[in-house]
Amino acid sequence: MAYTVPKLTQFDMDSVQEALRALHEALEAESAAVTNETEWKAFRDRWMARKSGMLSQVNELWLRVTPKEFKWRVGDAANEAKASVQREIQAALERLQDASLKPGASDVVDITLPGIRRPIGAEHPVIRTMHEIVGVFQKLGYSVAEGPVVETDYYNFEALNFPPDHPARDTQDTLFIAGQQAKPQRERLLLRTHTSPVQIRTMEKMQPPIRIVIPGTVHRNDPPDASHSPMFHQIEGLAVDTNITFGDLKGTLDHFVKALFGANVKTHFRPSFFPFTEPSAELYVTCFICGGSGKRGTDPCRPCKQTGWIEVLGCGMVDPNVFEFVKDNGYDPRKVSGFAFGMGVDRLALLKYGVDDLQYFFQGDVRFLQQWA
Ligand code: 2U9
Repeated sequence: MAYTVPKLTQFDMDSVQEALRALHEALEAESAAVTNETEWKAFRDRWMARKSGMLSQVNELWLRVTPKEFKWRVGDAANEAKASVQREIQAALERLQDASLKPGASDVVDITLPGIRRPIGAEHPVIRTMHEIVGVFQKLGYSVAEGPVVETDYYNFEALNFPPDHPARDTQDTLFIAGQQAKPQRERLLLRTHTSPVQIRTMEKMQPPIRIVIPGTVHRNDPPDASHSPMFHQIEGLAVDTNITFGDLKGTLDHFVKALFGANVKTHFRPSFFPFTEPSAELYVTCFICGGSGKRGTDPCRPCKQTGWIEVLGCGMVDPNVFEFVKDNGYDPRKVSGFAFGMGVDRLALLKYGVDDLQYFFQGDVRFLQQWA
């Protein structure tokens, strides 16, 4: 007796899962029974036909009859059924084609059969933003440096002028690798909280002058929400040479934001503090969503919290104390100076693409990601 979609009467997890299991069983059995093109077309139409297809039955007999409070559960089941049907129809077709290509199989390749569409995918919006930012600096002659995600306390904190009891060191911000207590503090392993340790490793390997940008993933002990994620992406930059000034920093970053957000954005630097830079600043640009008015039509502009300015990154002149850790490799703070900056890439991608929840970037939901396909 051929499978028919039963009308759902129970909406608890087991009943829905059971209905889905029975559908999958019938689908796989019928798919396996397809031996030629006619049967394939019949199979496809039986499951996909808009009017009486099985999937339309699922909408009728499952979704439409489901009480509101269970819609999410049955909705998921219906989506899974749809994805499985599409997959099985494709699989049956490929089996037919492969069969038709086997020696001895009827040497008639049926060119009327539709081709195999292989979705090629696209760059993730965060990675696309990262490449765009790195591209601006590569055009300025910067090279790209990378380094380990599992770092030591020395490279992630000590060499970056974080005093021993600096709050960022303790567990509520940093994810430490377990079982490290026996080791001296500076050798303890952790998940890097910024890409700054790569700058230290690079200065240990390369003599000045250097100009590098460091893209990468970083980890913080933050619960995931609309603007936080325990893993996110950063890009930091460092330029060290003889008599690099704050003016060079301002000019370089002004060029960067105009390249990324448009030539008409204006910048302003607000004093700030970071353990590894002195003086330090936060860079703000005129809000590229409301143009700086703080208003979108009559509504308040949320991305810039109606201020008309958006914070893009932190920056500053490299603190001479940091050079102390690499002075044997030519970084004598009396001879060289440098500037550095750091930005959260995911946050910039949210602003750039008008996405209001960071979690969308990490859920792998193709319906969301295919917007960038
Ligand atoms: C060395 C010397 C200086 C890197 C810098 C920042 C300012 C900064 C934050 C941006 C958003 C981290 O992702 S975020 O939360 N970073 O504001 N980072 S200066 O300064 C360095 C790095 C290395 C040797």
